[in-house]
Amino acid sequence: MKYIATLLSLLAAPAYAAVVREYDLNLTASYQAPNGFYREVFLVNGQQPGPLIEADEGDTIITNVHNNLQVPITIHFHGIHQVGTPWMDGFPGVTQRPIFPGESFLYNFTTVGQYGSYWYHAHVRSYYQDALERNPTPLYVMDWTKLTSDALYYRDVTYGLDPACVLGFLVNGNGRVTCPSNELITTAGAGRLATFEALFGAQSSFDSLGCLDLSAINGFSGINNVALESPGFSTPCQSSTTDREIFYVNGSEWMMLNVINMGGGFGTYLSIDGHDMWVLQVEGIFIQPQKVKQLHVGLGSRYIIAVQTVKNNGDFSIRFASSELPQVTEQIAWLSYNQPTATQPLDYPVPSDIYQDIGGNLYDPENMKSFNESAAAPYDDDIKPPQGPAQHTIHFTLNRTSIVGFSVMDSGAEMPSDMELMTPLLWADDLNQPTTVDVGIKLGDVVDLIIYNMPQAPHPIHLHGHSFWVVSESNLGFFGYSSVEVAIANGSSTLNLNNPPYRDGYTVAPSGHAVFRYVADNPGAWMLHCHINMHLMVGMGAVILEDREAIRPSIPSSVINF
Ligand SMILES: [Cu+2]
Repeated sequence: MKYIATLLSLLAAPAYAAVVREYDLNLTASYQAPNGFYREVFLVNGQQPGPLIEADEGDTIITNVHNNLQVPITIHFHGIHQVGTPWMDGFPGVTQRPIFPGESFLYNFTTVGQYGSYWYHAHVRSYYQDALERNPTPLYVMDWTKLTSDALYYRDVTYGLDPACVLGFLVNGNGRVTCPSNELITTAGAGRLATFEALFGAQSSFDSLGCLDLSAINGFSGINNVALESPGFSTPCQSSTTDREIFYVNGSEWMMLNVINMGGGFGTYLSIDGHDMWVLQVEGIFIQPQKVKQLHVGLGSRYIIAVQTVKNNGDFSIRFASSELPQVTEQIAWLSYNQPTATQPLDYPVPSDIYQDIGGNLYDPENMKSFNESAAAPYDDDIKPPQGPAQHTIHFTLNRTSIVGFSVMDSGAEMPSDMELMTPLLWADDLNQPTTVDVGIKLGDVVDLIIYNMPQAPHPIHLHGHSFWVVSESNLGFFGYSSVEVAIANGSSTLNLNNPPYRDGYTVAPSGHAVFRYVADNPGAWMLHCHINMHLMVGMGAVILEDREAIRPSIPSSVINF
C-alpha cells in the first residue's frame, strides 16, 4: 500500500470571523526507497509530505481530491467529527462512493467545536500506509513494509499470511534499517517469547529481523509460513545507510512535537535518551500533564508532547520500539543540539542515558515512568461523561474469526469485502448487512459500547464521528456487567465516571475490555473499527447508525449522485 496521510492542524477559536480555506490534493504514484529499499509510494501534490491543512476552529475546509492513481481512494479526516456533514467522513460504502482513477471529489466541511492536530488519510483498503511524510515539525511515525498494501492484502487473503513482520519504522518518512545482533533481539524479546508460549502453547524463535516464527500457532499454521515469505519478510536482515530524521533544538528550552502514529500495523514505544517528555494533549484534548520517560503511541493515536531540552549540546537518540508481540524492531531518529550539516554522520556516539531497549522494555521500570493512558483525564473539568444509565448499551467482541478474518461483532460477522462498492449506508435503502448496528439511537441519547477482546492481540479501536469517554478499561478480563447501570449498582472497581480519558481511539488489551461512553449528538453512519489495516480489510469493523433518518434529507445530491 502506498500511504496517503498528512496533517490537518486546527487552532483554537479565533477572535475573528471564520473563513473558507480551499485546498487541491493531487494524488499520484511514484517509486522510492525511504529506508533503502525501493517500492511504490503514493504522493500528495507530487511531494512528501502532502500539504499541511491549517485552519482555525469554525473555518470551512474545502478539499478537492483528484485521483491520478490506478486504484480507487477516499480521504478520511481522522478525528474530525463531521458534525452535520457525515457524508464527508470518507468511508467508502458507508458515507460515499469511492473516488475512482481519473475522478475528483470535493470534501467540504466546517470544523465545529474542534481544535488540535488531526490527520487525513486514505480509507480505501489501506492505501494510507503507502504515502510518505517528511514535515519536520510534526513527528509522524509509521511501520514500513517492503510490499505495498495491495500486495500485503493479496498475500493475506491468498495464503493466510499475516503481515506480522515489517522493515522497521519511518519517522517523517526517514529511517534506516539496522540489523540488531541475535543477542540483543533475544534479550529484548524474552518477555514476548514467554507471552507467545503462554498464549499459544507453542515454542518459537526470532529471526534476524526480530520476527517471531508464528507458524507454530495451533490452528493457524499458515501464519507467516516461512516457505511462502516474500522478499523483505523474514529474509536475512539487510542494513541500509539512508538518512535518519533529525530534530534540531533551536535554543528554546522546550521542543513541542506533534506525535502521530500513521502506521498500518504496529504500535510503538517512544523515548528520548536523557530527556523527559511532558504529554500535554491526547487526540485534540488537553490532559492533566504527565512527565514521562516513555510514551506508547498506538495506531491512529495523536499526542502533543513537550520535550525539555536541557542538555545544551550533543546528539541524542529518539527511539521507536515495536510494541507488537510478533516483532522486536527499533527505529532511531536524532535530537540534535548541533547545527544542521550538509551530510549526515553515519553514526552518532551512543549516549549513556538510554531508557528503553529495542523491545521497548524500560531498563529501570521502578523509576522510569511510562505514560498512563487510563489516568489521562482531560485538563478541562467540564469534559465529563453523563452520569447514570445509558439509553443504549451495545456489546462487541474483538475476535479472529478465521485465518483471514477478524470481527468486532458479538456474532463474529465480518464487514463484507466488497463493502467499498456498495451503496453507502448513510443513504442506502437496504440496511440488511451483518455489521450494521441499528438500535434506534436518537439525538441526545447516551450510548455505551462494551468491548471485550479475546486473548489474541491488542486492537486499536477507532470510532468515527465522536470522541468518547473510556469509562472502564482493564487488561484483566471482561467488564463483568451487562451495562454501566448494573456496574454502578454493584460498585464495579474498573468503572470511572468521574475523570475518564476522552478520545477517539483506544487500544483494547487482549483478554481485556474497554467501555466507551458517548452522547449521540451527531446523526450519521459511523464506523467503529480496528486501526490495524489488515484487520479492517478482512472484516474488523461495524457501522453504528445514529439518527440516520434525520440526516438523510440533507445529504447533497452531488454526494449521492457521485
Ligand atoms: Cu485489530
